[in-house]
Amino acid sequence: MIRDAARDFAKNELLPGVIERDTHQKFPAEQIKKMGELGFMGMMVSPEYGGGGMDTISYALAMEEISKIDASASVVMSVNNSLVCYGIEKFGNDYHKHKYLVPLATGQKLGAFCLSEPEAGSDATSQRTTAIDQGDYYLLNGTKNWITNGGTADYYLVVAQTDKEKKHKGINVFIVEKGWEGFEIGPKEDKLGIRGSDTHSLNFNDVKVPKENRIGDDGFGFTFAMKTLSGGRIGIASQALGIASGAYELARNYSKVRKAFGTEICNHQAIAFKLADMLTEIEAARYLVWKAAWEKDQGLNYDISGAMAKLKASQVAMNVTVEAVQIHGGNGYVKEYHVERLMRDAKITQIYEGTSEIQKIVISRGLLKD
Ligand code: COS
Repeated sequence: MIRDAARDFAKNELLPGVIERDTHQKFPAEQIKKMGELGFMGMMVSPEYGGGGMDTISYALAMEEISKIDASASVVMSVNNSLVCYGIEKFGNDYHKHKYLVPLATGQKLGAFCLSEPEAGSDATSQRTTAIDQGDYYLLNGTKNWITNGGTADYYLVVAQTDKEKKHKGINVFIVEKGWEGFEIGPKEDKLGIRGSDTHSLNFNDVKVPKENRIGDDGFGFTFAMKTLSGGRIGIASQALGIASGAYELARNYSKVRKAFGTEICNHQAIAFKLADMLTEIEAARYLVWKAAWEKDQGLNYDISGAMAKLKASQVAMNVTVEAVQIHGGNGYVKEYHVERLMRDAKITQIYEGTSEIQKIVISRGLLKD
């Protein structure tokens, strides 16, 4: 039912205008508002805080369907659900949940997750942004880069170094509101893909952050980031899976109508075998995504399975979209046929929320543990 609802929404509300939004880097504001009304922005949040109370499998299914059509909309959904809402619900206190989680889960407000910096992307412990304890508030200074929902969010989870001496144990995470004095939004990034999503750098110049906006005990920020990203990676893996399956479906349909050498091109083994490889790889990725989602739902550790799902699904998204363009030939290279956009969108899934190389670090360290 959830999959059908997401599929219908994507077809009816996201497909019209998706090419134009991509071309002009237009944020899908109206569509995101509707997604909030339909419950897609806080799917896994408890109903007590305005969420859908659903499991991770349901979330993965919805993410796949939305991503088949519009990966720019699905990254907005993914960040809000699996990084921001999850982080606040799991680790925040009652004040955080009532003040911030409820409007985020109901889609009235939008969230952003701010970990990356000009010199701290993969090397996440090297935070240069500082938050200095001033008694009843922290003074926040620094720059964050490549922040999804950077210009459109209302609430920002900002990771910062509070005590340099303590390295990663001296990192904290804060909820920062748009509009606070000294908080500036930098120019929008002009991206290769997911061009409808809104990506900015952010500058914090002596921003006063109330003490009560710190999440968790002092020094919890790095663990917060790692734990939240583990679930975020299931969201991005589902996005990658959706991009791949969307491209596959387009290629399959096209191959059944396009004729060459006197027959539909699917009757040529060169094309049919490509489709067979594409679907086999997609199915393999899908089971990894579902396994990670299931492990999360069972309360098991999903650090490794989430990393595996993201590593595999993003690779599949890249390979499948390239092949989908190839099957479309010249038509694949023009915007009207959608597959070139999916190919551009696929690339980011190998980069954000931990590059493929970072996923291999997580997986290899896990498998070598006794
Ligand atoms: N859950 C809880 N704690 C975790 C964790 C996890 N999944 N992964 C690491 N930690 C803890 C470690 O246990 C360690 O704490 P202790 O010293 O108390 O044991 C601490 O975090 C630091 O871990 P580690 O020593 O492994 O740090 P490294 O600098 O080697 O980096 C990686 C670890 C590479 C895994 C981490 O920096 C990472 O995930 N980087 C990518 C970040 C990312 O996804 N960036 C994209 C930005 S969001 S778009």
